[in-house]
Amino acid sequence: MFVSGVAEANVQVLDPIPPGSAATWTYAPHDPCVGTRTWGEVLSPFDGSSAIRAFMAGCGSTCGSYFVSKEFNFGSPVDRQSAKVEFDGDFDLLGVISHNRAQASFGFFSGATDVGWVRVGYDRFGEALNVPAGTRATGRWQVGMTSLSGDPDRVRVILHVRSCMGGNGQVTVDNLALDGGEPLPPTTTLTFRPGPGANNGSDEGSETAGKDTWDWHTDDDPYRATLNLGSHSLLAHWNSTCNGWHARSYLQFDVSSLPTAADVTSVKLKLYMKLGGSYGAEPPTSTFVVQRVTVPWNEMTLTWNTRPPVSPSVEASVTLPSSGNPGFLNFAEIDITNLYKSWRDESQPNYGFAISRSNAVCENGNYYYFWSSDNEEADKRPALVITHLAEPEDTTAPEMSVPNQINAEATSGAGATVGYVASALDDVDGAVAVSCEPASGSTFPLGTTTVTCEATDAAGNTASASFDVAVVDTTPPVLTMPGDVTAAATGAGGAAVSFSATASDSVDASVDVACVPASGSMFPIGTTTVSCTATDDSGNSAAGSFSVQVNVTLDAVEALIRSWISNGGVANSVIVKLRHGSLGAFENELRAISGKWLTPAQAAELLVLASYL
Ligand SMILES: [Ca+2]
Ligand SMILES: [Ca+2]
Ligand SMILES: [Ca+2]
Repeated sequence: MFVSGVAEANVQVLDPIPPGSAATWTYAPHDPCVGTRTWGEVLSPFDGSSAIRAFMAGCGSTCGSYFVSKEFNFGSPVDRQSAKVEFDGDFDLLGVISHNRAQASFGFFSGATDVGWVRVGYDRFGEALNVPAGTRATGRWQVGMTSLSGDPDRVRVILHVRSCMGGNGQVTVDNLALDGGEPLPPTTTLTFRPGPGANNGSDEGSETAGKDTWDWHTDDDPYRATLNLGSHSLLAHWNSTCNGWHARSYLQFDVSSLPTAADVTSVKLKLYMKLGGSYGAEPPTSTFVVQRVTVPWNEMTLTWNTRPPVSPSVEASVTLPSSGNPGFLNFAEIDITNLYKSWRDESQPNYGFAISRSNAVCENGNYYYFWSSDNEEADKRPALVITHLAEPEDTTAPEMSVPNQINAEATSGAGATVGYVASALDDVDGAVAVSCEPASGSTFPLGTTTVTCEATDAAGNTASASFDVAVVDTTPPVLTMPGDVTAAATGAGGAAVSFSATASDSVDASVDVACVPASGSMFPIGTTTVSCTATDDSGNSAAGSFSVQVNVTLDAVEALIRSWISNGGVANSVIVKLRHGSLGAFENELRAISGKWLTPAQAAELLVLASYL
């Protein structure tokens, strides 16, 4: 949008022309008409107005020109999609006749280099905003350019009046506003040559692979029309009116992997050219036209007689010079942007194209040659120079993929060895390496450990993700129990019995074992079941049991009798009753000595013991 006097994005109202003398302007009269009325004069209000004005009064049969110019800052130097200038213009060509002219030119500059010009009011050559001679046009004007590469940083306005044969004119420009448009996206250029393959004649190519050849016809030798030239190092061109010498080139590039139509801004076919003549003459300046080939072809079988048909419409053309110097070598460029785009958006099949000379003259062996893809000078083979938008900047981090929580059983006091898979996929780079801490295969301690993973794409975007590894002990200890125990009663209360029950655990270094009754307890006469339990630090328990059998034996009771009765004769008598008498006789004997050799309690205990025998 142009907004005069209001600053908006990309819009600048240029500096008003400052008050002052004409010395602030660059002006350059040309071809002075000596002795005539002032021309090229800086007219009032030129010295105090915001307008630029150029005036030319005709001066008879001699032509004269008058320029004034001034530059305006364009703002930041950057390639632009477009730039437009709007201004109040007055193109007064009432006095201009014939090829006289009055114009305003707007040049966009980068440093000392102009990157493009637009003109207004050019009376002769049908410029876009034409003001015909003999008319006057006044109003608000708008002129612009597209694709201003080269970082234009300023605009130069030049007003020009040229007059011959008594014409005169005047042009005034005022109230300039500038629309800098959007910046041009960055572009990259790649060069693509026919291929794949060695391009040494052995590469027959396919329908889509790169290839090139030429055909040949002469009136004097029909054999030439049967020749295949697919492995020739040059592509020759003739188009003679007098002897039937004709030759065309056929080229096809495999563009299937190249930038898409939407991304391409320019495609130029680049051919290395030699011109000359076998008879010492050179061809005239010639126009070469590019036409689609409409059917598949084989570079190793194509001849003049079997040449494929081409579409009648001319897709591109270029006029190549006659250098005045046979043997002239140079690169020629043909803009085939539209042809390329039609292949890439598949609006047309890509059977390649033919190049031929459209102008015909009578010539004797004069030629243009282009280097073919079979030429040993690889850097001079046919190429497409493709300018396309740069790859969009990669600002997206890779997509991480990590496990959910991993639960693992501890295998030792150190924990467990845990392996896992973490991956990352990037929108640009594809699979990207992932680094995690702790690494897969590490030993994770009992408890929960957080694993943190990171992946960085080629553009430096980093993604991270984490997950937990929980190492647990759900395995109970292993309980080691004694076998069943037999003990002799040491009194009527039984016997104190000690035993050892132990436990080991895969994780915990030591595990306590609790037994009921405990080791060392008094076990009554008879059989008692001991129950043991071992519990590890994670609360897993194992249980087991064994029996303790306490028996009463004659020897044990006899030993007890001897320990209690100090008199050997008395003890022997009691023992005889025990061993050989009845329980009644034993009881009578005990009763007889109770209170003398035994306490009544000892006597009672011996009687209980004897009852088990
Ligand atoms: Ca070839
Ligand atoms: Ca990325
Ligand atoms: Ca355990």
